[in-house]
Amino acid sequence: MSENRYYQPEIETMPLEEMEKLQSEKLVKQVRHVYDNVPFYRARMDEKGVSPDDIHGIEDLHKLPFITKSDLRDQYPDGLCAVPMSECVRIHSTSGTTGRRVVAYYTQHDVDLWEDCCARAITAVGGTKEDVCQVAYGYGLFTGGAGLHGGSHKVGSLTLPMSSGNTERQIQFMMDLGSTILCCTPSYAAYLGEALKEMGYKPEDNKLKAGIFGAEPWTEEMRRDIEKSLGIKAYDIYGLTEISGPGVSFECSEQKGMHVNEDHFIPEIIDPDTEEPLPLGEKGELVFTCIDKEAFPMMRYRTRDICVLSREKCSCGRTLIRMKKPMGRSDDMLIIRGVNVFPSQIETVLLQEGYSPNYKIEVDRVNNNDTLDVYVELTEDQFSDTVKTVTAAERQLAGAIKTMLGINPAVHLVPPKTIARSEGKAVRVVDKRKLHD
Ligand code: DLL
Repeated sequence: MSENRYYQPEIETMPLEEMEKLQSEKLVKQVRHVYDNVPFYRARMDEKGVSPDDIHGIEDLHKLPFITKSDLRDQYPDGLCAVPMSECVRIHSTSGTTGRRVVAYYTQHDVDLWEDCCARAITAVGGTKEDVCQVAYGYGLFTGGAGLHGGSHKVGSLTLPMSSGNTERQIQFMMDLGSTILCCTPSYAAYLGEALKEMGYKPEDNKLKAGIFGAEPWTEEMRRDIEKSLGIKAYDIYGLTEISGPGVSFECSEQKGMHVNEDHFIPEIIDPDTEEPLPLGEKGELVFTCIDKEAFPMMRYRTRDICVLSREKCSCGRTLIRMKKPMGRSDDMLIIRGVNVFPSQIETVLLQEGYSPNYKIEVDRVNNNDTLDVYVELTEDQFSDTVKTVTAAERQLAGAIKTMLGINPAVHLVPPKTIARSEGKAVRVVDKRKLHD
């Protein structure tokens, strides 16, 4: 571990009592800010009979209403923005959703605090200004590239803004410029490991020491594989666009769960059915409240990620609460090649394109790459025995799905009545990947 173990020690090692006091002060101000500036929040709180005067500290958090992804879609694009547009300096957006994607707004203050969170994550894996940080998360609307890029700048590392893809160039820069920290999705890290091997490199040939991998579920087994193939320590990082992006929580040297940056985001675990908060240590849906944001402060946002929180003492010295790796979702969202995909989006395209609602989605991981196969049943009228016609129709439908999701599926048009009917809830998605331990 390098000398500067913490980026902001006064926060990262703050005693619990002080942290709760800080959270309480910030929460009170944040609630007042959203109530005064966002008609949607005001209406929701009025409906629940709770006013900013009822919120005196974190003990009153449970009185606030929840926000869901569908609320965000209904308020598209800027219904939840709490400052005038002239104060905003940036937007980001969730990957691969329909016309009504979630758009998150940031003021300069919001960007700064987010980048601090990413700087904490980089410092926690031993990053310093001596490091060369290769950012191979996508740049653009996705928060991965921008977040780690900003964090790397704050730490003072030499930042390589590679974005994702172009594997040969990634490897060339990694070797020629001596990258020491790699930031990308775990599946891309695994792929880079394989590509290096294929090019004849051994794990010790590169200068990498650590990787910061997140944005999708990955297992301990995958961690070990990546660590072996790249000759590094692989660390997890979690976040979501709605709350800011990567760095909502991050792993430290202990590699046992991710410390939540709770001076900015208060986590809760609730029962997804009853919406009741659950005691520490119990498994349920993760909910976040932003307490330090200007433009897009989510209050009790239901992430749909299933998770466990722990206050167990950590050997790294951080006192920030830890969350386990998310263990699945309480909705049907899939993350395919880093893109958030809802099966209903695929169904929408099928119906728009005149196909039947009899379909099956198969997701798998082959050579560390996610595959998406969509099987669609033709009606008797559509059924054609010319291979040429079917191939052209498959290509066209794949194009329409790509436009909706941003990722390329393999489409298979199959004869009528060949997709098994279900007697209960239709099982439309088969996910063959082993994403959770
Ligand atoms: O994935 C932000 C991010 C970028 C995180 C880079 C880490 C690294 P979204 O595209 O909005 O944002 O997707 C958020 O991805 O609710 C989780 O379901 C999932 N997710 C994110 N990180 C992890 C992780 C970014 N480490 C959604 N493990 C979240 C498992 C993760 N799932």
